[in-house]
Amino acid sequence: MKTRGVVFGLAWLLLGLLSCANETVEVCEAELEDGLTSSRRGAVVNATIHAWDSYKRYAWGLDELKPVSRSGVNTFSGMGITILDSLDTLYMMGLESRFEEAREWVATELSFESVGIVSVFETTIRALGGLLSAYEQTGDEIFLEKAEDLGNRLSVAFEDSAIPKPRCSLSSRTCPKYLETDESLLAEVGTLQMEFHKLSRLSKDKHLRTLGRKTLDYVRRLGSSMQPEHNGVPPSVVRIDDASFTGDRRTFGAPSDSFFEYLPKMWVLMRKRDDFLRDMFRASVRGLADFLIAAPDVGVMVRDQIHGVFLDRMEQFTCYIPGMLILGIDAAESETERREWEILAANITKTCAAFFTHGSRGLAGELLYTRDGKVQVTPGYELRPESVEALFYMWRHTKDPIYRDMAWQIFQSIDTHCRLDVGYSAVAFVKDKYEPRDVMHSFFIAETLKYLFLIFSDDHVLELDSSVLNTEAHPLKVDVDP
Ligand code: DMJ
Repeated sequence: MKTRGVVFGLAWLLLGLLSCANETVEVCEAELEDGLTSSRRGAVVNATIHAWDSYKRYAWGLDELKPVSRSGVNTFSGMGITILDSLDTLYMMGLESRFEEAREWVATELSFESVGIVSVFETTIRALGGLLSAYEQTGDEIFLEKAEDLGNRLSVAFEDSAIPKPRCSLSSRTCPKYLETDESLLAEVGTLQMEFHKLSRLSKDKHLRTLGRKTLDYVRRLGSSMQPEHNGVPPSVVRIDDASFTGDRRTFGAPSDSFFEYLPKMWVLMRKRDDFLRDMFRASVRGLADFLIAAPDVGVMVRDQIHGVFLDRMEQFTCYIPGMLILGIDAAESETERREWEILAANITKTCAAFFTHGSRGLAGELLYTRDGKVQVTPGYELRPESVEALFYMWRHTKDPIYRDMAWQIFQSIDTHCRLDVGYSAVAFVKDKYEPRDVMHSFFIAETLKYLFLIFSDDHVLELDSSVLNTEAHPLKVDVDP
């Protein structure tokens, strides 16, 4: 596979030199660059076709593909999550016939009536976000209709408690007693407002129109529960009955991550008019400073804190941070602060790329840490998007080709080590050898391949002035009317 890459590069250069014979150096370089970018984009589209066609052949209608077993599995109680999560990627890439078959399935097969207990957060970001984005891109009413049905069913989570219940049944429209817990996670509470805000604005249904405000109020409630000692970064567990914080962990990683990410995203979606969100975001970025530590050679590590002690390790999950800083850059209070955020975003992105360059086989494990002054990455790769997400925002912000080159290297590692005859698989390091984990998460097409495609596309394919990508990379349009 590596040889394939080298041969491809040389052939490309030769072809370029021949066709540039009569042009100025600048024009010739620009043409070569365009050609290289479009061939990289083509490779990403081909990977998407392989992933999608494999899912279609072996797991159609089930939630996710098991690429080794050549079958499917219901990880979301059977709502075809890969289809819902892939709609806008297929559409954006111009894969028309594949998008049409997905649309047909949504129109004729998708029913939430038989879907049992699901995570309210995961279903909101993947299924509701996917349907709403597909509706905004195509104007096809079927997507809004399904989003309304889903939004109504999920809204039972918002009844009779200060904070949403984390797991509910879509079929019985209840959050069963035996599942009721007293606690929820920061990301589960604070990653609903973009999707429900959008649904409220698009729907004519009276009940649905109230939900945007309701989900945003949860975030305000969390803001009001914060204590000065949290310094903008509260513990990751929230009590459902009174929205107070509990637990001994403060982190920008997994149980909290998209709570921070949605502060600037929601602010931008609402045309930067909500000062409460802006101020919470600013406070969290200022609090982030405590969590940073220089990592030798590779940039800056984002640590987490347990029992008041910082652990010198960084989760790959935290690689949404550079995008969050770039997207929310207008919330900086001064030119100096703006510049600081830009530098921080660039430094964290370096570490995010290092997850791959320092990871074994060029793949990113879940954790990066230092041992004897050397950077180490845990082995394995879950097909996660966060590092390429960082590269995407940095590319858009700086137009420095280094970000495209890093993204291409990452794509090649994934294509070399995760691609199977059927689909792509997460890989684990078991008993001294690499093994496919037999899972192709729905976020691989929704996010990883979409961000890679966007990195190698012109900006007009997705303008960041008029759309905000939710945490599952589903673009939602910025509010237009006052
Ligand atoms: C995705 O489902 C979303 O990005 C979520 O916010 C957290 N991480 C996974 C992918 O790693």
